[in-house]
Amino acid sequence: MLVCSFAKLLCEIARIYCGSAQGNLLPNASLETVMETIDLSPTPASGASGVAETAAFGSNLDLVSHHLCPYVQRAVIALTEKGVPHRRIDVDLADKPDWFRAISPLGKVPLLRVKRGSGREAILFESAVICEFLEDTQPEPLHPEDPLARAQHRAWIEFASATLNDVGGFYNAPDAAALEAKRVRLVERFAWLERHVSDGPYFSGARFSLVDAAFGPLFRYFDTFERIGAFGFFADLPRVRAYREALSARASVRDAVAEDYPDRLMAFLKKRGSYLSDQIFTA
Ligand SMILES: N[C@@H](CCC(=O)N[C@@H](CS)C(=O)NCC(=O)O)C(=O)O
Repeated sequence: MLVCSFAKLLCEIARIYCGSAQGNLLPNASLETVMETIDLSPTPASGASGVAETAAFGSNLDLVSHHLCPYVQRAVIALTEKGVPHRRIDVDLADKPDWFRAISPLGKVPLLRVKRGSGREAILFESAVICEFLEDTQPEPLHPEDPLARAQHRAWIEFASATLNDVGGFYNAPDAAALEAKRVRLVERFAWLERHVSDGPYFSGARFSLVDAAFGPLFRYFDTFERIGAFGFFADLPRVRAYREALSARASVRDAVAEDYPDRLMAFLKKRGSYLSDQIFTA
């Protein structure tokens, strides 16, 4: 069990935000209110800390975040769609605070801090786990009821994660040939999506789902890529184009990042020292 000795350190280092269920980001004054007692041990499978405590979940959730992270956005979108109040705490991943290293087993965001009814706290890591936990404990289901459809949705969320890795490969490509190879790879990925996405507006029809929460942040990168050059990612993919448009119009997707996100992402891309970075300087 890690005790609140991290709180003071947090106060000095972390940038804290309070996020409403609508995803607004507001500066927050005190870290002591965030970190009291953190328990990394698993919740017992039965007993008082089980189902009864989940009733309290919702008003005591802190999402440890990064302002650009697409995996964080998945959790934010799920929280927003479910109308769950939460606080958002941004960390600098280029200079990870000690308190963050101490509670993040993989050194990654997002983390969800869950305050249990007993006053003890648990830390969840991995966006998929966080979203599934919200699915298990909060209203407004974002997974289909049918087990097969649910499994397929989970698979497409994995697909979105693999595509995010290709996005990273694209913006980190060292030269023109590597960039083109990654561009082609991404077009191939989206061609798969073209064959599986519904008639719209969302991945499986009228109902917004966790798959949509995964693809919304992925598509957001392309708004910035298109400011840099004409890469033709979606030229022959009308269904994906329509899907992308529907997701960008969804309030929970739109508001999962701050208003200046496009400029922040552009600044991040400029600093990569990649072939794409050079295109920004010469644009
Ligand atoms: N599989 C993880 C991926 C999360 C992830 O890669 N987060 C990135 C930021 S988007 C991170 O924290 N990276 C650590 C680092 O940059 O050191 C999840 O789904 O939560």
